[in-house]
Amino acid sequence: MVDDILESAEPAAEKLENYSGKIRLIGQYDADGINATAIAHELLERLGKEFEYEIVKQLYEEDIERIAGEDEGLLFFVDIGSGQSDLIQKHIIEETDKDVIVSDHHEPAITEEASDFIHMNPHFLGHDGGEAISAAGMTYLLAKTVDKDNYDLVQYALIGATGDVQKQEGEFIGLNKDIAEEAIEKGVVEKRKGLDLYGRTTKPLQKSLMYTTDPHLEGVSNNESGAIQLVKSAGLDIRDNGGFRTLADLSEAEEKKLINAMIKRGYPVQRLLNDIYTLENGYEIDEFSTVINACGRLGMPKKGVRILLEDDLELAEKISKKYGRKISSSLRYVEENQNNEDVVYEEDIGVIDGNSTIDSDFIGTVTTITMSNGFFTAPVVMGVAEAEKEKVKISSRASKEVVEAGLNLGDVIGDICEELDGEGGGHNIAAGAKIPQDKKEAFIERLNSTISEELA
Ligand SMILES: [Mn+2]
Repeated sequence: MVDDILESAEPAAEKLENYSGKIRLIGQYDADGINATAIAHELLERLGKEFEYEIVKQLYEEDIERIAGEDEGLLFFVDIGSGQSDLIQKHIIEETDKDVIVSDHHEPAITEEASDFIHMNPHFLGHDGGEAISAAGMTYLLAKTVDKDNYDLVQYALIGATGDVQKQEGEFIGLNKDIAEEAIEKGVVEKRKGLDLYGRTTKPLQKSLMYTTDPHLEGVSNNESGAIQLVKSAGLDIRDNGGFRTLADLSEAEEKKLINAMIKRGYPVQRLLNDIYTLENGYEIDEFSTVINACGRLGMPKKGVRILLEDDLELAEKISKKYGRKISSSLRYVEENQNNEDVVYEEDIGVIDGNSTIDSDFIGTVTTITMSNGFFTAPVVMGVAEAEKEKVKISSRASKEVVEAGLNLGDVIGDICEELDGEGGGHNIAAGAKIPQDKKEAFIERLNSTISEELA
C-alpha cells in the first residue's frame, strides 16, 4: 500500500541525492513535525549534505518571504508547507531561483500541477492525510526511497503519527498500519495487548483505574480507595522505590494479574484492551510522543530532535518534568479562579479564560483535563488564551455522550469561525480556532447558544 508513496517520493529522493549546495530544512514544532525533522536531519547527514535547520510554529506569508531570502538554494519543508503551497509558489518559486521540496500531509492549498516544485502529499494520491499517514511517515518513506537501509528510522514515523492522534481506538490505520507492521517485523517496536487506561504511563495506577468510567467499574470508578483495594487484591504493590507505580511500570505478568482480578469481578475488560506499542528505549509510544510534543510546547523543539536522534533519555525526563510543572501551574490557575466568574464559569458550556496566564500552547491540554476530570458538568468545554498577532486561541472538547448523540464540534466551531473572521475546525470530539481578540466574547456567546440549541 505504501508503494505509491515510495514511487511519488522518487523526484524528491533524486533531488536530495544530486544536490551539491547548501540545504535549509524547515520543520513544524509539534511531535509529528519534530519527528519528521529528525528523519530529514538524519537523512541529510547520511547523504553527507551541508545543511541548516529550523523549527517553526507557523508559516505566515512574512516567514515565507524571509525564508525566500535565506542563502540556501534548496528549501526542504516537513510537516508544513502544503497549507502554504500557494505562498511558496508565489514568493519562492516565482520570485527566486531556489528549489523546494515539501513533505507534508496537511490539506494542500494548490494542486500538485499548480506546484512548480516537488510537493509530496498523500492527498494527491487519494490517501487521507488526517488518519492514514503523518508528515513523519511521508518523510520516512522518502528516506527509504533514498536508501532502503534507512528503515531503522521507522519508529519516528510512528511517534509522529501518534503525536498527530492518527491512531483510531488505539490502532494505526491506513498507511500507518503498514508502517507499524514493518516496524514490528524489524523489531524496532514491540506490540502487545494491554489495558488502555487514561494516564497509563503518567498517573499512579489507582488514579488510572478510578478515572475509568466507561465502562463503569463498580466500586472502583471515582473511588480511589476501591481502586487501591483492587490493585492489592491482584497481589500487586501500589508503590516502588520511586513512589506510586503507573500501569506502564507493571511487568507484563503483573498486568495479566490485574486483568484477571478485574475479570473475576465481572468487569468488561475486553473493552479496555488495546494495542500497546513499546519503543526500543523502553518508552511506550504515546508517552514518548508526549515528551517530544512537550519540547515544542516549551519552546525547545530542537531538544526534541536531540532526544530522538541521540536517544537522550535524561533530557527526555527533564522535559517531561518541566512540562508536568507547567500543566500543574495552569490547572492551579483554573482552581484558584473557580469562583471568579470573569475567568471560569459554566452556562450551557464550561469556559476557561486563560487570558495571558495560561500559555496558548497549554490551553488545549488544560481544556482536555478539565473535561475529563469532572471539573465541569457541561457537555462542551472551551478554553481561550492569548496568541500572537492580536488573536486568541480557542480549544474545545465535547463529551462522548453528546458526540454519540450526533454533535460534531468541528463543524460547529468551523461555522462560528466563518461568521467571526476566524480560522478553525477539527473533529467531532475536539476542535480549535484562532480568532481576532475582539471577537472573543462573541465567540463564547455563539458557542454557548449553539450548544444549547443543539442539545435542546
Ligand atoms: Mn503533522
